[in-house]
Order: sequence, then C-alpha cells, then structure tokens
Amino acid sequence: MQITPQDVLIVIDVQNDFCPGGALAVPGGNAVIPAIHRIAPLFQHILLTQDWHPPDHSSFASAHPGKKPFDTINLAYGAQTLWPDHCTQQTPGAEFHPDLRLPQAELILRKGFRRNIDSYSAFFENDRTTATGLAGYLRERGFTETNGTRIFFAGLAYDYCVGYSALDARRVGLPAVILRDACRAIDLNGSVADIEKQFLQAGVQLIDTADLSA
Ligand code: VGL
Ligand code: ZN
Repeated sequence: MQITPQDVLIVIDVQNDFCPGGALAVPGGNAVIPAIHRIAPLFQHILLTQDWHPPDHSSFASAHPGKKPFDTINLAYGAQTLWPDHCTQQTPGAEFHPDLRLPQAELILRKGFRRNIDSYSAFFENDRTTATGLAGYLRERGFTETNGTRIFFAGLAYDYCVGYSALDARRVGLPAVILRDACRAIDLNGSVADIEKQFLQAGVQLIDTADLSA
C-alpha cells in the first residue's frame, strides 16, 4: 500500500505506563516503537495521543471502594472497565516512552482528562458522544476522505485505544487502517476477538508495516 501526502499516521498512547514496568503494562508494549520508527518517514503527517487522567479518575479501581482493577462497573454512560491507576497527569507514567522519537509530530492530543468519563478513542469519549475535537481538527486541516486521506493507526493498546479510535474514524467518515504489527493488545476477556468483529463490520482495515511503501 502506497502512502500519499494526504495520509495521516496517529500514534496512540506510547506511554511509560503501557510499556513493561508501567502501571498498566501491555505485553511487549515497547516493541511497537521500532516498528513505528520504521514507517514514520513514509508519512508527512503524524499525530500523537496521550492518555492523561486526573488522580481521582473514575476509570481507576482506586476511586471505587471495594473494586479491583479489571472489574467492570456501571457509570452514567454504561459499562466501564476499571484499571490500575495509570497515566496520571504530570507523573512519569504518563510521559511518552523515552525511546519514542517523533519530533515531527504535528499534534499531541490528550484525552481522558475529564474525571467522570474515560476516553479510549481519540475521537469520542466513552459516552460515545463527547468529542475530543480531533474530528474537527482533521476536517479543518483538509484531511477528509474526499481529499484522499486515510488514517493509519499504531500504538497501544490494540484492543482498546487503538481499536476504539479506528472505529470512530470510520464513524466520522474516514478510511481507517491499523498497522497490526505496530500495535500490542491487552486482551482482557476476549477483547481482541470482540474488537476484530467490529473492525469487520465497520470496514477497519488491518495490515502489516511491511505492506507499506513510499
Ligand atoms: C488504554 C485502558 C485504559 C489504552 C487507556 O491506551 O488502550 N487502555 N486507558
Ligand atoms: Zn486510561
């Protein structure tokens, strides 16, 4: 697949807490970094996202007495998985992994900063309606399907923030392609199989970084 000047790469949540040794470590999470560095030079536009929670965030099990990480609870907008405290604003765990070097990135989009709503997707928070502003940003910059834009995704985690972001890209009318080997999954209670079923329905494409060319 040939990359064009209108294509955009979004690198999702390559932060210390999602890498080995972090609070919500994704198995092999740091392995996405060399894969991302390999393909980054093909793209004229790269955006980064950063999971960015306040210390008492409602997705933290610690905010719900009696609950444990990976339990599910009901919040105003529906079911929410509870996580260990992670990516707390202004802590080392929230910083990008120190090996990640993408100084050419044009935007760092922070998400999950509202105490009462989690945000897996870079486009919409977990109530599926509160916008992060990313759809408007892309549209105002002329990154539309009509103009030939496709959004490519890499990073962490495949079955949460990467997956929800790709599904929402489709929701706002953008072609979405996940670079599968530049992602790693949490795989909690069948989450990989669940999200891949949704990828099929929504038309999210899965490819490997080796399939990309200049
Ligand atoms: C993520 C769980 C909680 C992710 C973020 O980046 O995939 N997963 N917060
Ligand atoms: Zn989070």
